[in-house]
Amino acid sequence: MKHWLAAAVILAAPASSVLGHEKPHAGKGVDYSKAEETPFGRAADPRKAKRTVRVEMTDQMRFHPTEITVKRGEIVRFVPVNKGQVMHEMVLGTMDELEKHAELMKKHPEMEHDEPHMAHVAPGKQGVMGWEFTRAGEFFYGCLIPGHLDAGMIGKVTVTP
Ligand SMILES: [Cu+2]
Repeated sequence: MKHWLAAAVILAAPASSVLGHEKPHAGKGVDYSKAEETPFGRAADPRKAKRTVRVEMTDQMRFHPTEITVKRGEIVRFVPVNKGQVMHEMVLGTMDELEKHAELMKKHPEMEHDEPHMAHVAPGKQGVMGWEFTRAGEFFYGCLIPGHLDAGMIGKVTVTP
């Protein structure tokens, strides 16, 4: 089993109530020229992407695909599609950040957050998120609805130099 998946599974805890964030993903009206650089890249205009990656989210707590490889500097237009009956979200980040954020979500399930590196998607809907991978390395996308990350709802982005 791969290290990153093992890390997610070891944390296994009972799934708590599924309280989604009903706020639609922003994205519009974002000034991408002011996008903040993060350890895993920065927000980018999805219209500038040359590549679209459709990511399905299921109530089996899985993303499909589970691994994506991109080149450094590439802008990707992610289209997370919720194939399930409950709320899911796709949040980009480092493993450390996703785990910390997931813990916070367990303590404050009513917490609302909406940033360019995350998309909350209601059942049957899809979202869109543009992201420029400015650094090489291994990054992740997880669903931070309480219990989902622990159940294995995580995927990996490998950014090649
Ligand atoms: Cu989920």
